[in-house]
Amino acid sequence: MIAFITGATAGIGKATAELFARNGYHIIITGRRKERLEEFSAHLKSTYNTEVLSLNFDVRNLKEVESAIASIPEEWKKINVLVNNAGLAVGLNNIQEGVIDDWERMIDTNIKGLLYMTRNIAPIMIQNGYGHIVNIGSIAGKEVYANGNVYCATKHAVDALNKGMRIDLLPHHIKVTAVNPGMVETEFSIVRFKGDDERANKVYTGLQPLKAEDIAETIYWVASRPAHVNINDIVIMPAVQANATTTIRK
Ligand code: NDP
Ligand code: 8X3
Repeated sequence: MIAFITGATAGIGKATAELFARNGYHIIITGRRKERLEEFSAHLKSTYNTEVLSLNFDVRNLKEVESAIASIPEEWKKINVLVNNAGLAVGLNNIQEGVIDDWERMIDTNIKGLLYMTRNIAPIMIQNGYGHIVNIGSIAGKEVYANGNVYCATKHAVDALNKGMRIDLLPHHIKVTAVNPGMVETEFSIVRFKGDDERANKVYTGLQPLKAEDIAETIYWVASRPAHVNINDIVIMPAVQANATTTIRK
């Protein structure tokens, strides 16, 4: 069994790759940080005695996506699960003061990157006659909160694409699922606040957020349902978070 996980150098993607490896999958991992990919690949191979293919590219760059997927050896094309996880929030500004470059990064990664990946992997799955695409959305794809404008829009787009992919890929026996987390403590807030650790830490102060491993377990669970079962959509929150903006803090 082969699982292909984008954005596996940190957070949810890394925890997901680890869990699939622990469960005997061969793993394709991707990300922009080559050194991290190499270290993680060596860790997975030595810990789980599994095979790992590591592909170093930026999901925003169509040419890089195409050549990375074209480079996959034939025996690695029997992909059972694609986890479209690579993504980010950048900035938290109202719309009138929004930073255009932040908007482009989010749109290019969360929407266009996910589309480039899907456009290149879905035909391989169709050829194989099976497959499962797990799209990582967010509570931000179900709700909109103050200053979340463009990030929320990108995750609403993931929600729509998840539904559209499921319809289009149905005749090809390819399952499509969205996993939509609430607050998960990863590098997400450090990226959102551009390296401002203090601001990032405040997001998680006084409450117990989800861990990347909680989401990995959910992704593994949806991917390991019996052949006749598909989970369309799942929202998973910390017990202390009711919705995007309502939390209990100590
Ligand atoms: P992290 O910042 O910890 O990890 C993000 C991963 O995405 C990294 O491996 C990063 O790798 C990769 N990535 C980002 N941009 C690109 C790119 N252009 N090309 C290739 N890879 C890229 O964040 P999370 O693990 O939290 O985020 C994973 C997903 O979960 C995202 O889609 C996020 O929107 C979603 N999510 C997160 C939540 C949270 O609270 N943390 C809640 C809901 C959803 P590298 O930098 O090496 O390229
Ligand atoms: C990440 C969760 O609430 O910061 O997608 O948008 S939130």
